Amino acid sequence: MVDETVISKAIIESYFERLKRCLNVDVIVVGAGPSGLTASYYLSESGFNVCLIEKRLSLGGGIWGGGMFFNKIVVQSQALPILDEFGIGYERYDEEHYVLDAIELAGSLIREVAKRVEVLNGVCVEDVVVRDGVEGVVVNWSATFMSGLHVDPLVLRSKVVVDATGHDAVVCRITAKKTKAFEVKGEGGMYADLAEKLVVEKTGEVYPNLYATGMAVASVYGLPRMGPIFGGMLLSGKKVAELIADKLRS
Ligand code: 48H
Ligand code: FE2
Repeated sequence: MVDETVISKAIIESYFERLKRCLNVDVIVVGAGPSGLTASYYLSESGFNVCLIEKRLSLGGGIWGGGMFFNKIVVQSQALPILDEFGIGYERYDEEHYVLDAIELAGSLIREVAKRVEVLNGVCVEDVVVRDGVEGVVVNWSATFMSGLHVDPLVLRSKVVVDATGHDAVVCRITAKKTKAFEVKGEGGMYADLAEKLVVEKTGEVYPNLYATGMAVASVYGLPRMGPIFGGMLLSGKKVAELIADKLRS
C-alpha cells in the first residue's frame, strides 16, 4: 500500500540531498537552453560536478519553438558530431545546412543532462557572489518573483559560473553592473553566417571565473544575431566546457 507521507518524505529527502550537493560545486551553469545544456553535458562528462539552474519549469530554452513556432531547427555541418554524440537524427538540406526536429533536439539534450547533472528548475539566479572573481550565485524560487513576496534568497558557491541565459545575458549584466569592470553591449542585427562564427570564437571568460556561452556571448560583445540556426549554440556550449575543463585542471 502506498502512503502519502512516505511519498512526501521521499521527495523532500531526495531533493534536499540534491540541494545540499549544489551548495558547493565545480561549475554552476545558469540557463538550460541549447548552449547551457551542451556545456553541462560536456563538463559532467569531463568529471566535474555541475549544477544547472533554470528559471522555468521546462528545460530547453529557445529550442522548442524552432523558427517562428515551426518546430524545426537548422545546423551547419560543423555541429553534426555533437548531434551524433547525442544520437539525434538530422536530414541533409544541402552541403552546408542540415535540418532536424526541435522536439528531438530538446528532448535528447535534456535526457542526457538529467542523467548526469544536478538540475534545479523553477529556480532563478538574481545576483552573483563576487570576491576574487565570481564565486557563486544568489538564487530564489522563480515563484517568489511571480508572487511579489519579499523573501530573501540563498547562495550556491562554485569555482566557475557560466552565463547561458541567452539574449538577456543576465549573469553578465548583473556582474557588469556590480563590478563596473566591463560592459554588456547588447546583440546586433541579423547576419547568420558571421554571427555563427563569432559566437563560437568569442565564447570564453568574460570576467574572472565568469564564462559566457550561446546568445549571452552575442549580447556581451555586441555580435550579430543568427536566427534559428543552432549549430553555434551547441559548438559554443562544447567550447566553454573545454575551456573550463582546462582552467580547472591547471
Ligand atoms: C535561471 C535563467 C535566467 C535566470 C534566463 O534563450 P536560451 O535558449 O539560450 P541559448 O543561448 O542557449 O540559446 C539561444 C537560442 O535559443 C536563441 O534564442 C537563438 C539562437 N537566437 C538567435 C536569434 O537571432 O534570436 O536559453 C536560456 C535559458 C532559458 O531557458 C531561460 O529561462 C533561462 O536561460 N534563464 N535561468 N536564472 N536569471 N534567465
Ligand atoms: Fe533567439
